[in-house]
Amino acid sequence: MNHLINIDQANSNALHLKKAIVSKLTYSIGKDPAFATPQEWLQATELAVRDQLIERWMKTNQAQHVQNPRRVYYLSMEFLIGRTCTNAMLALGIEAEIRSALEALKVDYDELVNFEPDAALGNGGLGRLAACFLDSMATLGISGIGYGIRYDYGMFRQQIVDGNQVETPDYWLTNGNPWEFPRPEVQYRVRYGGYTEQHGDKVCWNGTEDVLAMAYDTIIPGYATDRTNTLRLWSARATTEIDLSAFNQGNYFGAVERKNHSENVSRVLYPDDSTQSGRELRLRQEYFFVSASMQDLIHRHLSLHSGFDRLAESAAVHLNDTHPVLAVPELLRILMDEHGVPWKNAWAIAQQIFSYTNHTLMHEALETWPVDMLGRVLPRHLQIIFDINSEFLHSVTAQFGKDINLMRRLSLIDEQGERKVRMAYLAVVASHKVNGVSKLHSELMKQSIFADFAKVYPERFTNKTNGVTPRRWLAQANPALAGLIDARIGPQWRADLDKLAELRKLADDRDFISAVRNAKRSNKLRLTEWVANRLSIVLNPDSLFDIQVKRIHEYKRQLMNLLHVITRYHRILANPDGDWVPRTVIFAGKAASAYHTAKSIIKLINDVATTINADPRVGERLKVVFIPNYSVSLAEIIIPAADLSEQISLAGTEASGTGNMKFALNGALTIGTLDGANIEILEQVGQDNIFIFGNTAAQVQDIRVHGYQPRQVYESNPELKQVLDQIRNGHFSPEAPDRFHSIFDTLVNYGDHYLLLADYASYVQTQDTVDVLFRDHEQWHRKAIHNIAGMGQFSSDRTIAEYAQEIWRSEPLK
Ligand code: 26Q
Repeated sequence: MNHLINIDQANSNALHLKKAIVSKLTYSIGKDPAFATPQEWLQATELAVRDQLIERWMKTNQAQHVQNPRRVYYLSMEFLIGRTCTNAMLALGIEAEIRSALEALKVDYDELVNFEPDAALGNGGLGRLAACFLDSMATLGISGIGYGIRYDYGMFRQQIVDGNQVETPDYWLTNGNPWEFPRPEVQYRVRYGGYTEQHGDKVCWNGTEDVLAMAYDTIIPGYATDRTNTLRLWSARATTEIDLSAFNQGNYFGAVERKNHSENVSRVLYPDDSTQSGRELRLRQEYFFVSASMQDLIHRHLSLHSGFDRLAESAAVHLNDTHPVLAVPELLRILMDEHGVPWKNAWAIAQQIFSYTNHTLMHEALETWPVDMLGRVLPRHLQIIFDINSEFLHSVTAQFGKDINLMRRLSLIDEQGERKVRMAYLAVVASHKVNGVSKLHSELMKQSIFADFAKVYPERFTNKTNGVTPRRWLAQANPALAGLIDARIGPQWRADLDKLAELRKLADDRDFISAVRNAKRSNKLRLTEWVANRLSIVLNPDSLFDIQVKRIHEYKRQLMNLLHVITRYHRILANPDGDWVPRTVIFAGKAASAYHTAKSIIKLINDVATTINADPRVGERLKVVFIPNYSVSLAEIIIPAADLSEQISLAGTEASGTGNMKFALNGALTIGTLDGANIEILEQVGQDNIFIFGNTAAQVQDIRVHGYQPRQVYESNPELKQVLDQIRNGHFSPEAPDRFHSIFDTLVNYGDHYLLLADYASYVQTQDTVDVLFRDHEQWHRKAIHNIAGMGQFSSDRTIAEYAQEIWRSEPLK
């Protein structure tokens, strides 16, 4: 009976949605359904879906107004959202109805959703983490607002031309963005340059060049709840449209030049995910969005309160890495210079409000800005930073006595050479909590980059292991597996991922094992088809899919993966009649445009792929594919198809990793080092269900202390030597035999900074045990089930619940 009512309900919803879609197409897009293109059908569908979100959005905003919980301002230079349509439909629980509505309209749903461009407003892990966090905050009912930049151009598109990465711009707004609401009434003035003047107690900042920041709001739906949140992105607008005097003198280009200059601030995402660019435009971008966001915070506060006594209890501001740390001096400036709040009070408020996440220990990635540049672009903020520094160093002296060396190490200003502001130190001093993103990383953070600060502020440092949203990374990306899990343990895991632990009892159930295997095979077929259509490469879906997808970085060691591939190639040639487990090794990932070594690694992967794939002696036993233009949408196809997940960074270098979690959640086994969150994945799945190899972080330190000699490793391992010699002598690049000399040198002659050679033997040996296990399909998939069952811990819902309770002290809406 109940069932019948549900079917009736679904039919009537589908009918309603069908009408809504046709109405949007007709009256909002202005198209006759008889002549509409797939893009227009998509737009109409998106608008119909959006209407349902708006109702929830308004309800939530009203509830927030009434209950007034502590609001979380999540400041991030990057939000790597990907597509929204399917995600929104799943959140609303209307995917099936939309499918049948479109079917009735003779429109292909699966084709349609692929027309949506990715919102690629991020580089990689950090940006995607911010997107998962928004999803979880909404789902848990935490009142969070994401603040960032509405870049006109997102992450560049990567083409592979003759094996080389070629970047093309990603203008993602060509067909408009139906998910955003422009808010021309919400604009703030952001000021640059000029000079400061002291008038008694008061500091004035004058002579500035100004840009307007205009808000665009996007609805972030929660899953299985009416709760939503908002992502507010700022776009730069010139303060004056055109320079009329130039225009009237016939200088049309001059007339718009200044406008263009101002609006360049939000033009493009910096495609660098580690090395500091040091570019003034980047500094302007950082200040642009935090200034607008802090003004917005103060504006919202003053619309409800008359002073700032309760500011700290009504707002928490989170800094996603140091990129938004100028929010600290900006908030102080607004409070002191614009509202006359005394320094002491303003500083006390700031310290209660701010918290900061560190995402890297690597030195070259720690942000610093030259004092000269900061003083030129933001003179008032530089003064405030100096004031913070002197107060801070005073307090340290009071606690530890006058230790000049300690002062020098702790100072927010690096005085060696060109004076620089250390942004990470500013973040630590201004925040009441500082967290790393995995247990290992949080420990190393206290021992390395923040060792002195951990002594000054021991209670400040904490860990919040990353997580990923199971809605996108299992329900949406892997309907085959999701359906299977639903059938056995029900659908609750989507909002309570610990439920997956119930799958453990099914790990010996042969029906379930074979169903998991079938689901994996259908995902491998889906990827195989994609690769055949787009790259004209034929893959064998029964081979072991061995996948490494992530930004290309030396520390992530894609090159070590490739050393194993070449080793395997040699072994196959030496023993062509051996009983080989067929393998397909898949790579994808972008290199920062100026990172030459990373680009050279891409070229080498492609050259090796060309050589091996064309070698008739190898045949089906080994295939190598580099999939171009890795993105969130591609990840949703690639990750569910993996048998083996490569998480092989040098121990102590990958802060957490989140791809590692996505793969295991989709039933891949991990081959990995004891690095980042791999260690916690090991804890959850047990050592029998993961392939761990290589030196530990402690051993790495030891090796370095004792003087690492990669050439010795090279000379003492003939198999490795053969591989490296071939790279050096142009075997994979006969048309340019010198092409990979520098890669060889990096490893053998220049110190092999990421210890590829030191971990090589252990890696290759572990790969052999992978083959052995893969022959036993039942054992393999049993272990896959244990991986899925162990992933409850890695839901971003768990992560966000911890942030909300322990850092933000923000209660969910009732
Ligand atoms: C800084 C200055 C100038 C230009 C660019 C940047 C910049 C931009 C992005 C520096 C770093 C990033 C991104 C870093 C990042 O993605 N880190 C990853 O964060 C993940 C989420 O915590 C972790 O899982 C990964 O281990 C970490 O590498």
